[in-house]
Amino acid sequence: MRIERVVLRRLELPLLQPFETSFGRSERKRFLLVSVAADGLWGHGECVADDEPFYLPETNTTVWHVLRDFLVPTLLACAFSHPREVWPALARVRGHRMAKACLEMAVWDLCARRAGQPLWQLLGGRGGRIQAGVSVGLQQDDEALVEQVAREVAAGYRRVKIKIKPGRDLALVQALRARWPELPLMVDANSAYTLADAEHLARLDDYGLMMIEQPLAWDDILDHANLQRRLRTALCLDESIGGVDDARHAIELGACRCINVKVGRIGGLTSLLALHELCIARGLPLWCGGMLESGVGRLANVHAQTLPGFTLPGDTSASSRIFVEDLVDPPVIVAPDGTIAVPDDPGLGHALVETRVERATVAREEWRR
Ligand code: OSB
Ligand code: MG
Repeated sequence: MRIERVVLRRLELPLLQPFETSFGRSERKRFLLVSVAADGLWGHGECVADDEPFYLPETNTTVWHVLRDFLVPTLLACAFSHPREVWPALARVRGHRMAKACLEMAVWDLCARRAGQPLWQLLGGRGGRIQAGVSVGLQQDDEALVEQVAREVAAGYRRVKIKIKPGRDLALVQALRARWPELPLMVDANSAYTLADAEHLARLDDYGLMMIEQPLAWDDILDHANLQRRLRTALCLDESIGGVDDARHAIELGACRCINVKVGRIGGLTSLLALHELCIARGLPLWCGGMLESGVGRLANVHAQTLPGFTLPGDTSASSRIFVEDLVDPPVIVAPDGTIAVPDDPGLGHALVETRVERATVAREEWRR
């Protein structure tokens, strides 16, 4: 098959509440949506980059540039029979995994639609339901955080992750544990600490956390290995894992006992399948992270989590926690038992509402073969 058209859009959606992490605060979701067409069918992929390089180096501007000048021309020139052939075809471009991921995701969606299969089936997953967890941003004070967590627990989420940073860590965790001694709870630092904080971080060992996510530098593996030896709590890597090779290095060095997989961070679904296979072989549990995606990226995360290695609840929460109105209909819904239904319709499985996409679009460019 050959891709005939590619449409790239830049969108803006208001967030219901600002989302704050150790690296910043965002009030709007600004992202790119790529659509690919062949034989009268479309597939869609969402990019996880932001306007600013505060989480990882790529930005919406670098993604647009790399898609326009390198990845889209390569895709339009290539013929393939399965979406797994796209990732190697793009290999000449080094890095730029967020750019590759959204384009490749659109091809997987298109191929699944063409085959009349839900995406999970093309990936080798299963239908049914997945477990939902939730990521709660930094709040104004500890009381506001406890109230927010109370709402998430009442909504049924099976695991709660909170954001921490220096000065906003031990007391927060202590307050949550006092109220919920048994809640599956974890923390994410988004690289806000250094190895000099090892003793301080070891004090988190007293609170029975499932894991501590990415305490040290975004591109580090070795210092995390050193830190893991000084903690009882498992470390989980997010930013440091760009793909299967980073994961192999991290596992061999003992830098983590768990990996947060984000389709958009590691270069797409073919990369995800390789990482998934490695983690199963090495006995590491996986869970699926999120980047406050709209329904397109959110549904890709839902399908990915039907693979057998995803044994822990991830960060996929309901669309209605994040957006006034999602781009897909129906939106992603979390049932009171803390599960999400995996769509059975072809591709991502929920319809993209054109009028909502048009309303949110601030820039658009199109290429043809
Ligand atoms: O580190 O997992 C992260 C959001 C934006 C950037 C990085 C992260 C996050 C989240 C939110 O934790 C997860 C979500 O609800 O999509
Ligand atoms: Mg994280």
